[in-house]
Amino acid sequence: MASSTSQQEFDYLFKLLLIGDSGVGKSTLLLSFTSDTFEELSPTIGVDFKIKHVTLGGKKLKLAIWDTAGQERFRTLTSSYYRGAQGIIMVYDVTRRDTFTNLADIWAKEIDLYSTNQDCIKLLVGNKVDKESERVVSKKEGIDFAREYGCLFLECSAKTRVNVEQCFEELVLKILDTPSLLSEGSSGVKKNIFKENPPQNDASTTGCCSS
Ligand SMILES: Nc1nc2c(ncn2[C@@H]2O[C@H](COP(=O)(O)OP(=O)(O)OP(=O)(O)O)[C@@H](O)[C@H]2O)c(=O)[nH]1
Ligand SMILES: [Mg+2]
Repeated sequence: MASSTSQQEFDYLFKLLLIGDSGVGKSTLLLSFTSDTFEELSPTIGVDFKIKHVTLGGKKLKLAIWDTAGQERFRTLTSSYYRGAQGIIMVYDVTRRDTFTNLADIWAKEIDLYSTNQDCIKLLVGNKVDKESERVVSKKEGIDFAREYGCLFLECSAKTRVNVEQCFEELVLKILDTPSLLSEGSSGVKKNIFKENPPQNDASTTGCCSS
């Protein structure tokens, strides 16, 4: 995947979202993808965000990747970040069974509740395959889950970088292959993802006190 960090025109802007239990390695995976480095990170507070420009499938793409906190106390906050995402990466830790069972119990339900793109591409990622001796979730279980929930599937290691690029590449190629995700809201340089809707004319924004 060719990439560059300079701000330049792009064919499409894609919003991607990382979700999954705390400690599965979402932030490490994102850092590995955007900076080619491995660092010991603290648990995410709320949400974090990184931009990466890539050229893939002959298109210049701007990826806005939102990294949510897995801790339950942030759940209300993070739920609002599903809106408009073209791709969602569900991460679990192949050495922790609870992070896998929570995919069905929590994360797939969150997607159903909060995702606004019906055709949004989902990718299931089993992380930490460098700890093969501690593995408790088999690859087949991952494949079966992904099949049942209609997700792409990969195993990777954010630490050794095995399959890290492939995760984002597969997801993005599938988005590029889905016409409904390429239409509204994702194309052109004019779009500004930081631009919020103008505030509503309600009492809190209009001020008061004409005498
Ligand atoms: N061995 C190994 N350790 C990893 C890997 N990925 C992440 N870790 C470690 O797992 C721990 C948690 O990683 P984070 O990236 O902070 O996890 P997170 O999913 O972002 O957690 P929250 O922000 O709390 O939701 C850290 O100690 C990482 O160094 C991996 O592929 N292999
Ligand atoms: Mg994190």
